[in-house]
Amino acid sequence: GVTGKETDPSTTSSPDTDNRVKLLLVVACALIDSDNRVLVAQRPEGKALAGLWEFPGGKLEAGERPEPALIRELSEELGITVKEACLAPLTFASYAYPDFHLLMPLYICRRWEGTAISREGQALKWVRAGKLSQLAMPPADEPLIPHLIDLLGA
Ligand code: 9L3
Ligand code: MG
Repeated sequence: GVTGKETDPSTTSSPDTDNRVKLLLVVACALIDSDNRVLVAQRPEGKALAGLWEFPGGKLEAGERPEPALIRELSEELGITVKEACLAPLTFASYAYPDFHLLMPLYICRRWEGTAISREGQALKWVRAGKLSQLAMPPADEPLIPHLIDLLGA
């Protein structure tokens, strides 16, 4: 029979089922310009994953809904204003780091106010979806590329 010990989650050892694993909630956005190119930002020196090219975004603050968090991050990092109605979810990134599991919805956005500029020292570039695989990206971001190619073409 099933003993209490076997069903107590505090006694499980698999990292995949251990509900004590830290879940890091991050949101990211593929900004798409009128030429169907996507904005990527290079993580600055001194941050985790420095030098890698990512879809802009960041961590949710405690209790924050994903869309307001993304709107805040896009304002802080790029100086643009995005309306929640202009954010459409596309897919999720999911990646298990040794210390935490990253779960990151990827939104797409084609309409915003202002011009995206680097507000945190990060390099920015607009690239075709088909060229994203030539960039060094965080492991969580790489599996998102085929979804953007499906949407936008290569
Ligand atoms: N991260 C990965 N891909 C992304 C973003 C925005 C973030 N496109 C990872 C890097 C960090 C964590 O999520 O491990 C938190 O991001 P940040 O708050 O350091 O930007
Ligand atoms: Mg960030």
